[in-house]
Amino acid sequence: MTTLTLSRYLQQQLDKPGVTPELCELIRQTCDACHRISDAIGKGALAGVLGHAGSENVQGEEQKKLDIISNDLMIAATLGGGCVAGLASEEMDEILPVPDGIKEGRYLLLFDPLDGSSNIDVNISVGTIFSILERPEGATGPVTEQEFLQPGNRQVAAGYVVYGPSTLLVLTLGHGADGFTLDREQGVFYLTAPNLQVSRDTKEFAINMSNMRHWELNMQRYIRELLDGITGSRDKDFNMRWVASMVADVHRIMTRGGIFMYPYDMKDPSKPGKLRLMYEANPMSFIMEQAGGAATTGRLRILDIEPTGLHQRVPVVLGSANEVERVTGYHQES
Ligand code: P6P
Repeated sequence: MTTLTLSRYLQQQLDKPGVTPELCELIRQTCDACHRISDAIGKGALAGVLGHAGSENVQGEEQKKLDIISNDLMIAATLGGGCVAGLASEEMDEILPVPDGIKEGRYLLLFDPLDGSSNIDVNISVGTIFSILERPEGATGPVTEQEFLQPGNRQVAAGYVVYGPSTLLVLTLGHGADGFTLDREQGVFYLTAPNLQVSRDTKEFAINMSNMRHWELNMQRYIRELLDGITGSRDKDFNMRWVASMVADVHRIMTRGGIFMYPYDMKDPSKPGKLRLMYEANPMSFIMEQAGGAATTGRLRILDIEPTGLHQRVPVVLGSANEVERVTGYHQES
């Protein structure tokens, strides 16, 4: 099977609006880091990379050794690569501007280097999520945090890599969403799932049910209808999946449809949701919409949110468009 390598695929994208050689080079660098992350994860206990790092991230969450390793690999592959003005990561409190003396590029790379890392020590799929913005028009000199705080509809590219039985990349440059598989021996991503399309309807939902009593009543209503299936108001029965690794849950939805929800819950009113806008919700929403899916907070289109903080959290409802529209409709009713 003669399949397209990621490099050849990117060359073919150059005739599309907004796609530049610098953007393609940044994507190549990012995916090279993901290949190295895949190798580090694959070694597991044999490389002494499992377990806690003994530190906390800006979220106050315990960092795993592989969180730090993955973050370092993303920095090593991109910060000096001439394509970015700076980086932002779930694992770093502040942005990381390109140091003096290093060529500054026009792009801003934001990422969660290892999402779902609580699953690492139990050998469940985890992933890397990345989002690419351009510096605002006319911005020069050392990049500022404010430059990163752009709505998701300003992204020029986004992707995720899921480290599962295979290492898979799903990528969008704003002209559809395409899937790639890593040939681990060669270290090359090959196009294996072009033009991904998410079905508008589904029989499968993903949510952490243990939070049910903390949800708003309209979310409880929606989930109860799914659980009631044909014995209630819906015309079909539903199935549930929850990997507790966003990349794995989203990839299942990209592949066979579904709706993923991490809704607003009253467990901690200071946190309007668990997932982070800039490097989880925005890139996943961009990819989902490019594949014909939808993504809202339950009320607002995620990609239209004006960010107020680099690590802000938002409620997330994304996946098969007809189900996302139903959930959003219930929220808007109240
Ligand atoms: P819970 C992983 O920690 C993560 O950020 C997402 O990848 C995942 O969807 C969610 O949290 C799981 O949260 O509360 O079910 O452990």
